[in-house]
Amino acid sequence: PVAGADRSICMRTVDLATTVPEERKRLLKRPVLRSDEMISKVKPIVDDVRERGDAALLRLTAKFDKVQLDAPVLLPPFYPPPLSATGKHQMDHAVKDAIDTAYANVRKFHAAQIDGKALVVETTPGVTCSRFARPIARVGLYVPGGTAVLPSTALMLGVPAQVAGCEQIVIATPPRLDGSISPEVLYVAHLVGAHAILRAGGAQAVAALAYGTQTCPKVDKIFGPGNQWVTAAKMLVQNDTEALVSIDMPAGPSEVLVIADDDSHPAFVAADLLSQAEHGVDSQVVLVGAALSDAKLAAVEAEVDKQARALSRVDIVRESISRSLIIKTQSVEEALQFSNEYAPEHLILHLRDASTLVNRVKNAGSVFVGPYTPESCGDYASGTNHTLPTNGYARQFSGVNTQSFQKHITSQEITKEGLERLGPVVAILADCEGLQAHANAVRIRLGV
Ligand code: HSO
Ligand code: ZN
Repeated sequence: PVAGADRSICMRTVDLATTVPEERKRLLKRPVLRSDEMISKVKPIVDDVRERGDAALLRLTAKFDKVQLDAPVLLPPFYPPPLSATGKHQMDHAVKDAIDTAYANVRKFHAAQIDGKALVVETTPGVTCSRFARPIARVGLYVPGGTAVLPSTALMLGVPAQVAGCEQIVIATPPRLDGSISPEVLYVAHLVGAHAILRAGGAQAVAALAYGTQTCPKVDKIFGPGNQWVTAAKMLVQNDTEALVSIDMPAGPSEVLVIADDDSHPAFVAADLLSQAEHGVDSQVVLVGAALSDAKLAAVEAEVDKQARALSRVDIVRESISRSLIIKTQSVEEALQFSNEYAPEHLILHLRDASTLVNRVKNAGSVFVGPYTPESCGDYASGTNHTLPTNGYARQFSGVNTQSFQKHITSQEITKEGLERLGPVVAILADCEGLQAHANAVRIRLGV
């Protein structure tokens, strides 16, 4: 038996009514991302790939992923993958059908988000301003490997790239020990029309996407979650004017905040907390009780312990749950206020009349409303995206969406009459800034 296996799997409880402001501030904090330190660690890796391209990539993949590849990039067709005697390269039919359904729902929701219509406004007679969207041409999608295979992440990044009309979609993901990529990820790559798969992970994959190598195309924007190495490398390359690349958002460990009242089902609440806790030992799991009775709270805690013990990832869950929190509040009002301050990646409302409370949510990546809406549905198949802001960034960032793969261009057209009206205003402002050539560009046309 594992050490500590008989200790109960439980969360720390805090009562907001008796919490001093200093401590409340601490409750809102996530584990510190030591970004400076990480950036200096990834810099040599990034430089190596920038300078030596594929040779560095192959060497680093041998070192970190323990695979000696002969070439890092795979080109289409990605599916069907070669059959193997072990079945390791085959995909279950039920899995294929499930991916198809998830793809259809995610595609439906993301196709509806396309900004396909130009905005045209006549601000003054004869002065027409407009704005229209264009796809970002080349995008890199990072799909993590590690403790779980994540075809769902390939789907969540690949579908909006596809519907936005990106010309080149490169998926980067660490290879398995035999150098292969899981058939599920290959299948998603095929569905979303990816143009290349880079078999690499970590900072080296991010560098290859940012600068390009002999075989890996350079991209304009890099998307996707990853560990601290991936995040630090994304932050580093986005600041390099040579790379000229942007990123979706800074990512931290995954989070859920569940608000529950006395109407909630303890087993459902516990299951939702655990589905987040199993992601990693650093997963952030918070239960906010909205005037939750002691009996109900005890029932939730008992369910957490019972359900956790039956999970295959119990060791991960034991650690993440031991660091997670139960916050007691007096009312739904107070609970929502705490949640808005915390700005969780996922917010689950296990509340009476949950749907009427959604308009009170100010900060959250994605909201799950009512007892029959587990976060898992959004993680995989309902249609919303699962690449969401963590670490409190839900205050200013949106989750990945179709418009993350587009940029907007503005345009204007002014008639002669329009310029007669607007020109004098511009000339005065240009004179005021002492920029005579600007004023001249107007006066020369107006002949004044
Ligand atoms: N909850 C994760 C996404 C995910 N869940 C992938 C399962 N697979 C971060 O939002
Ligand atoms: Zn998840």
